[in-house]
Amino acid sequence: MAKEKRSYEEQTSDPAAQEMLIRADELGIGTAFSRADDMVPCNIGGAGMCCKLCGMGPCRLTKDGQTGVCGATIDTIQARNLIRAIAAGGAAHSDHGRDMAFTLKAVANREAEGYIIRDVAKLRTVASKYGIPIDKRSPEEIANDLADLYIAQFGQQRGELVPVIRAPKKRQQIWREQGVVPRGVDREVVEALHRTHIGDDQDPEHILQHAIRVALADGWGGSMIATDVADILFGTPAPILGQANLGVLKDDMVNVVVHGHEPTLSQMIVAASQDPEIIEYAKAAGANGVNLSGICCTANEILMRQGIPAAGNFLHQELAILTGSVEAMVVDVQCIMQALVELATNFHTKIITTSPKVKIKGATHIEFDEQHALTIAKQILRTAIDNYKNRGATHIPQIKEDLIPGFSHEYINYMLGGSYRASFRPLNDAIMSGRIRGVAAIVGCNNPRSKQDYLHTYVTQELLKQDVLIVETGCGAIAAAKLGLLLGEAGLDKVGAGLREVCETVGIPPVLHMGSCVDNTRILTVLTQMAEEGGLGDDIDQIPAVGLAPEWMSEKALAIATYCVASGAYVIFGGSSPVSGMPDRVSDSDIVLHYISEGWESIYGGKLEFIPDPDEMIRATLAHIDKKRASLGLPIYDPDRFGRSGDARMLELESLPFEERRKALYGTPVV
Ligand code: BF8
Repeated sequence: MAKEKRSYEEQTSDPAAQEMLIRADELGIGTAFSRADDMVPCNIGGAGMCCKLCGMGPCRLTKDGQTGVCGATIDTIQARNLIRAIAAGGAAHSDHGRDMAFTLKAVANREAEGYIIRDVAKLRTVASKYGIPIDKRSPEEIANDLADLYIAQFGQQRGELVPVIRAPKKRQQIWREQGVVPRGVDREVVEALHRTHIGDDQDPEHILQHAIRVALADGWGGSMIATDVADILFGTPAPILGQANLGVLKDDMVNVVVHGHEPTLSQMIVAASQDPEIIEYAKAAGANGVNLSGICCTANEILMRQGIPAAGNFLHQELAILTGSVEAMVVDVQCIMQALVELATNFHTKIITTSPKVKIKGATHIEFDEQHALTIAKQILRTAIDNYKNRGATHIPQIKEDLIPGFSHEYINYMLGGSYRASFRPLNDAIMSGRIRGVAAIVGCNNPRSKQDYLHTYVTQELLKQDVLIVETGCGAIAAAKLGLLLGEAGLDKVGAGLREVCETVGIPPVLHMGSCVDNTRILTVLTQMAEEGGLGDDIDQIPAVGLAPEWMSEKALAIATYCVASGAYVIFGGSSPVSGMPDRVSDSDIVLHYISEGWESIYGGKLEFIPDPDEMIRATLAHIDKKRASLGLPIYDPDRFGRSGDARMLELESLPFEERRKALYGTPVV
């Protein structure tokens, strides 16, 4: 039975999205929002109680004590389903990391058209961590060695993944004692599949111990490699002015939207779009040039490095096409809805798949190959420009917001201490004094089962009032951007007094955009540096910090959650739990639910909980932060202790209406 259709305001909190959903209904076109209303989720599968791992089933367990045909219990089935999801998520991130490492190898050997090593300093820093010689060697020689080392991490059979040495010493010790240091990225994923085949590992806790190892192979392996190499090849992000939301699409230009995750092609499309030959070609087609924008994590990659605007997050992919203004949506891997192709048949938009791993029936396939990257990027742009003449009526919501992304951990380190004394000391001091109560990482997806962006932005705003510094990645960061929360001083009147003082002193927004989903490894690095700086314990689990994914939906999100837990973090997910079990059965006997929470906490100091109610999420976050503050012997958080050191300029700015204040701070907004 279909659910009742929600109102537009119930489906999304973003006015641009509401406008496009009205448009979709006018045109009689369905979207993920309406499909979510039409499709009631399966409550047995949703709770992790359906096993379809062999031909004797699928076995749907609906009664306490019931088992599958083979005798598998609900707990075993839930653990198997969970580890398989974590393995798939980790595989997606890590395969992305593998491709980045191969690109680095090709660039080092001058076999990749159009790419250069942009951040030689980061290359040297990363290579030194692993003992790769850097003195008197060319960047290409160093990059070649680093690429070989990184490529080897995927197929390694024994030993330890090398990036693990970047974790706090105490954390490494815990992992070694537990036997969960990943041996090789691929090995851990394969073993997860093996263990969950019919008749293999049947002890839920034993299965979930391996889930930790698979997830660590992602966070301290594949994803970390992806971030390192992206920075080396395309530049380590630093603050830059950008824009977000559908209003970045332009009526008088050829709109090309890049969507997916890997920055290799999108960075080359950025370069190609600025080529005079391509601009001329677009003008000859009657347009004023090519207007590039992004969706999902590809958006984050080019936004934080080049300031290319983000058309939106996950649930905006269909809405961008509904504007009728997109000549081409160029997709690579992950989070690409199959519905795009059918939707695009109502307009002139071409869906162009580019990855050898991803094809969609009905899409145009122009395969990307790093050896001819610039040539292929230009071919894609010419295809889009040729399509401009086919554009019909457009409907672009005139809604967009400025933002300042680009807070890599290197930049945070620099901004806190300057060139000569770059350090996390000021951040640790601010937490120790209580000016900053703690840190929350708010990350992850949109999910059409919940009101788009609402949970992200509500939790963010409420925690800011409580002097919690926020870091964001992925679709969560774009949600905050669309609401103007990544705008530096302009939003500080809504922030706790102590946090506000720190932001004013350092000159940062209270919400720091740290990149795409693979860049959650930047957060691991920040937490490690905070632990190593001193004053907040000597391991990640002692820091007053919490990770939240209020609107999660992907398997990648589960992999991220698990490696954060294994690294010592308390992680809260919104929405529904994939291991919730029977609604009336949450009890001590619910092994998986308890094991990923109290069980993992007793071993790793971090835990994973699913909390659908946003106020309860906030309460749990603050309670955890305060508990960690107390364990460190830090002063009890007092909201009235700080905030009297504001300067006259801020007070003067505060008295101005919002638009005038913004103009005074940023000048004329970029149109
Ligand atoms: O990797 S946050 S919806 S886009 S999975 Fe996908 Fe989720 Fe967005 Fe980036 Ni991450």
